[in-house]
Formats: sequence, C-alpha cells, structure tokens
Amino acid sequence: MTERQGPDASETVVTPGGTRIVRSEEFIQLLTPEGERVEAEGFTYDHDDATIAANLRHMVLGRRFDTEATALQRKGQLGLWPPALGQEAAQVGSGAAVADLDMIFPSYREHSVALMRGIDPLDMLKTFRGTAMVDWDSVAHRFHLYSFVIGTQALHATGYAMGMQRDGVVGNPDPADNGAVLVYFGDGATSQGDVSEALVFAASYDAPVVFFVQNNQWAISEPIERQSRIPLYRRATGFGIPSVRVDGNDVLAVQAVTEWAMDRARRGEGPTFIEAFTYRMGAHTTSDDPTKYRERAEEEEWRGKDPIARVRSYLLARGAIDQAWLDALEAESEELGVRVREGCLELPEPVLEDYWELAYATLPPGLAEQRDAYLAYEAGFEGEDAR
Ligand SMILES: Cc1ncc(C[n+]2csc(CCOP(=O)(O)OP(=O)(O)O)c2C)c(N)n1
Repeated sequence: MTERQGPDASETVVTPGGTRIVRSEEFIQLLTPEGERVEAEGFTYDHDDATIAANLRHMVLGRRFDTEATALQRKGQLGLWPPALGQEAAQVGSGAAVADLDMIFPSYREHSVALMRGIDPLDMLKTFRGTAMVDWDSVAHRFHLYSFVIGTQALHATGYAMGMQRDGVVGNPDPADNGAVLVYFGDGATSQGDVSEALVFAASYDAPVVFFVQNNQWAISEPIERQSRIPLYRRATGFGIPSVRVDGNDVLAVQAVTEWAMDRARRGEGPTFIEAFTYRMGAHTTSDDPTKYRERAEEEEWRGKDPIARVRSYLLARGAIDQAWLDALEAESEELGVRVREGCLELPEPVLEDYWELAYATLPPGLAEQRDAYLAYEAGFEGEDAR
C-alpha cells in the first residue's frame, strides 16, 4: 500500500516492504501554483521581470518543440521521443543558471535546456529519426550529447569537473575565470551504481559539479517510494554533499537554487545535489502507456501545478507582460512548430560510411576490414529495394 502526496504536505509512505516513512519536508518555493510570490529561507530571487519573462519564453518554446516532436513520433516520423511535458521549469530555471565557461551533461529529456544552449531543434531530432549518430557539436554548445544509458553521465560529468579543477578553471579570484559542471538525471538514475560512484568521487575531490535530479516521480513504471526509503535529496548527505530540495515547477526557485549551487562549485567549494520535485505529465517515452501504472487523478492534480501557467499569471498580474506580448510569443512558437514539422521530413538520409568515419579518429585495422566487407555486402543490393 502506498499513499502519495506532494512533499509540501505531511506525507506518509508505506513501502512494499512495509516500512513507514513520514515525509514532511518542504521544498524551496518562491512562486506558488497560483502565481503568488512567497519567501523561502536562505534563497532570494535576484533578477528582474525581464529575466522572468525570458524564462517564460524559453518554457513556452521548449514545450512547443516537445509537443511537435511527440506528434512527429505519433505520425511515424521519429522512432521514439521522450516527452518533457511538465518539467519545463526545472529545465529552464537550471539552464538559466549556466554561464559561458560551464559545461552541461544532460540525460535524454533536457530539450528546453538544449534549446537555451543554442542547439538547433532539427539537430536534436536526428538520433530519434535515425539519420545520424551524433546530433550536435557538444564542445561548441558546452552541452554534451544525450545519454541513454541511465546515470552514466554523472560519472562523465564528475570526471570533466575534476579536469576543470586541474585546468585551473575553478576558485580563481575573478568569478569570470571560473566554471562548473551541471549534470541532469532522473530519480530512477539515483538507484544506479554510476551515480553513487560519481557522488563519492565528487565529494572526495570537491569536484565543481552540481547534480541536478529531476524527480518526476516515476522511473518508467516504478514510483519513487519503491526506490528510496528516504526523501531523495537526503541521499546526498550520506556522501557528504550538501543537498537541497526545490519546487521543480517553480522556475524562480529553481534558478535561485541552481545559481547558488553553481556559484559554490565555481568558487571551489565543491559539489551540491539538487532535487527538483516535479512531475512527468506525459508518458516516459512514446513507447510507454502511463495509464497502465498510474491514476488519472494524480496527473490531473499536477496539471493544476503547471509550471508555465504560474509564471504567466504572475507576470500578467504585475503588468510585466500583456496579451500582445503573449500573442507575439505564440506567433514565435508557431513558427518554431512549422520549422520542426517541415524540417524533420527533410533531414538528410544517413551515409553508411559515416558510421565508421565518425566513431574513431583513426579506424583500427580489424574494424577497417569489417567496414570494407560490410560496404561490399551492402553494395551487392544496389538497384534493389531490399534495403
Ligand atoms: C543502465 C540502464 N538501465 C536501464 C535502462 C532502461 N531505462 C530507460 S529509461 C529508464 C528509467 C529512468 O528513470 P529516471 O532515471 O527516473 O529518469 P526519467 O526517464 O524519469 O527522466 C530505464 C530503467 C537504461 N536505459 N540504462
């Protein structure tokens, strides 16, 4: 038996093993679901309305891209898509805390952050359409390629952060000379060995890395309380890493908390673990059917905490934006939708040779032989439709 409520209410969870856990901890929140500003101990929001409006724009565009990609998959134009509906505030708030020298290691759902880093949405569709192995230039965008192996990027990120430390990009007197790493993963990933190893290394070496968990409460069909006997953010304490839970549907709070954590890392004060408590409103991926494992009422409850609606209400009530501003944003997002829909169909067909050429700087002799044999085999079908 499992009773589930939000973390802002006193919450009792009985795990399948019969352990009773009382989860009454609150999270950092600066904007309520109704769009009202509230105080949070230890965290303030230091940005103006223009920044909040810019975040709203990123959230709306991110959602539009995600909706279009989901529809493209439903029409058979993509092999698979992991929807991010409902997680826009967690992504945009954290993405807004990233500076030029920072590096991001995403999971496979951080579409809004990728757009903020200037990645072409059409490039992001290539893997999912099967037209290229590599989507974007991860060095130029300071945004690593998507990782489909759960949790592995936590290790890559920690190693990269230790490299930055050794390159002297951390703890310099001028803040502009410092950088840090932001790594995203899900609640389910915290059950992976890779994540635990990453936390050990990050803590041991004071690595400049911020672990950002989007706790969307489901690891495909596994609810979070089956995986963690304590609130997720408290796991990091056992590794000696400061941790904080934030309302993942509140873009202001997420930005404030992530800025704090990234600043600490850049100053050389070591890693932080952030649990952004949010909800995956859609399916895990387009191959999954959430009606098989969760209640519609739960989804409805979270629809009422929509991360976009609350910022829009807040800015409208303050007069910081008006209907004309929203109409212009709608036009911009329509333009993005058309570009994604039409551009997807025009993505170039993959070139078979690239699968070898792009994998190694110098192809090992054994693989070169395999390549030649395979290309010769494929050439045997030329003129046929068999491929
Ligand atoms: C190492 C590994 N094990 C299992 C899988 C299969 N798998 C894909 S997604 C997923 C659940 C991930 O859940 P979570 O970490 O909460 O992230 P979310 O998808 O909810 O963002 C699993 C088990 C995988 N991709 N990699």
